[in-house]
Amino acid sequence: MAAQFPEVSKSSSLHPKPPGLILQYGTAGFRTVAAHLDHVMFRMGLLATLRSKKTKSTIGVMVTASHNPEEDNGVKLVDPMGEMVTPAWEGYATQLANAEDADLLTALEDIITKEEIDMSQEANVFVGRDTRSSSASLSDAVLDGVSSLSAGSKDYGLVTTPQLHYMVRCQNTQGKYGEATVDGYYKKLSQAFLQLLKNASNCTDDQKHLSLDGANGIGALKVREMDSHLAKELQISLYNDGSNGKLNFQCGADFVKVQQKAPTGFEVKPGERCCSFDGDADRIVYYYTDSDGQFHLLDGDKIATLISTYLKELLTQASLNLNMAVVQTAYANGSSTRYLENTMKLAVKCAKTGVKHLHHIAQEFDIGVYFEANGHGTVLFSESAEEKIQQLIDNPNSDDEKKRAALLLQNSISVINQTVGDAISDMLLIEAILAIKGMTVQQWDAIYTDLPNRQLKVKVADRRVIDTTDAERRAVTPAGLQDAIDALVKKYRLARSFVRPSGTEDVVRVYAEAITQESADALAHEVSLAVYRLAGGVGDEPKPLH
Ligand code: NG1
Ligand code: ZN
Repeated sequence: MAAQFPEVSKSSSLHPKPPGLILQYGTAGFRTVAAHLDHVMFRMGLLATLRSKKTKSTIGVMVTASHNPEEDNGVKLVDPMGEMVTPAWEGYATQLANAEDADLLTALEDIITKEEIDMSQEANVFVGRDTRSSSASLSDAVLDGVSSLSAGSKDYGLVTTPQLHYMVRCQNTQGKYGEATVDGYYKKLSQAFLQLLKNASNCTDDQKHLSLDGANGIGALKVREMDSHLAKELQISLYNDGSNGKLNFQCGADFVKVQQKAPTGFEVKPGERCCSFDGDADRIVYYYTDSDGQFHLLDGDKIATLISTYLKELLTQASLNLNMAVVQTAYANGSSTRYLENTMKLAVKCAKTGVKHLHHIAQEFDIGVYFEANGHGTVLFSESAEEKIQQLIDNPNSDDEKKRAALLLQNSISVINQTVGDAISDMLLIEAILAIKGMTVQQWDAIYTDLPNRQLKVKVADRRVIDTTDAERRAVTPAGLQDAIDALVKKYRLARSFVRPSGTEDVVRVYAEAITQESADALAHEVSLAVYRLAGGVGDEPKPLH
């Protein structure tokens, strides 16, 4: 068999695997220190080629470690419609990455046989990378893998993760989704944004201003590139643009969300609307400080609420009967869920952590708005929803109000990146909604008040002893843990707590919310202790927060 792939053998020797190293294709692809990833990249070039032959479509490979430190890197595969690669192939990715050098061709053959891949089929792979210093050589390793199987490729160089997802979808829809170039992406999004803004009356320069923390990453570069397309309708002051600061270091969406404070290298004037991207620009969070200097975070839940409220209003104005749902995870603040269900009368679904799970559920609706609390999310529209909106626009008998609402819906669809959460696209949509509704960031924040909450981590010997059900909201094992959590939750008002093993770190995550910060902190601590005692805690016992 080995004789079949002489080029693979030859090139693979230039990308040797450290013997014994085992890595897992996790929630966000492979992610670890960059020095351990060269062989993985080469092999993901091979796998993307096989996936391309199998699907007879272009496949994407993105080299990034998102919000991780600069020293790390990672890789994600993008399926034909721009979505995350299907779970069965995540398994192949793990097998291929972990095969020792001598077994690589056998592992490759195994996938070809199992998937009945016709090796004479043409293949094409799009490759993109973030700004990490390790990314250029790692993306060359991906391209080596692709060319060793004689497949075609296009190297997009420096792009955001969602831009690469977008290119893949454009290519596989023969341009129906847009033009598969970075310029095509800017044109599509900015034109739709400018159309939306025509519906915003009396927008002052103050309202057009936004302070943006680019996490010293790729998002900063791309926002700067896009600026000329925005015709000064959005005036961005860019901080942490990568000119001197370190990627994701004390800045970026993850830092702001977890630390609940403004990034460094950032001048936050009271009342001013600010936002942060993460390192590969697929997450965004908003914030401001009030006149007392108090920091206010508007996370993925607040974003989902703003977007779904706006879309629902447009559906009503257009008299369009489309079913819409908001998809969250267990980390969504209880206040957001209550507001969406009770006040907005929207269907709310809870998915397991990880955007692929949210994306999958959102696809079941005409309009599926999905966001993780950390700011990763987007909106999906079914084909029939897009058709109904188009019909309303084309129908000469539609009255003006309906037509206006339908056009707003259509331009909103164009500004949204339906392949994956996209910080640039989400930012443009949010800015347009605020402008159209004449809403300040404070008014948006006041839609509902977050319940105080706390997230903690507990170290255990083996986090797999915790098995969960009900979208990770209840622990099935170890015995007694859920009963203990239930009893603790009962002690506090408006309280909720759950635990789950992290998919990206070797820890158990504990989440608690309650009516006051003191009770949320106390509950999180008590639940951490229960995990430590019942699930094999290691190291020191968790200490109270106060
Ligand atoms: P884990 O480590 O499984 O909790 C984290 C985030 C996810 C998702 C992934 C991938 C939280 C609580 N968890 O997963 O939402 O973004 O990383 O990056 O924010
Ligand atoms: Zn990211």
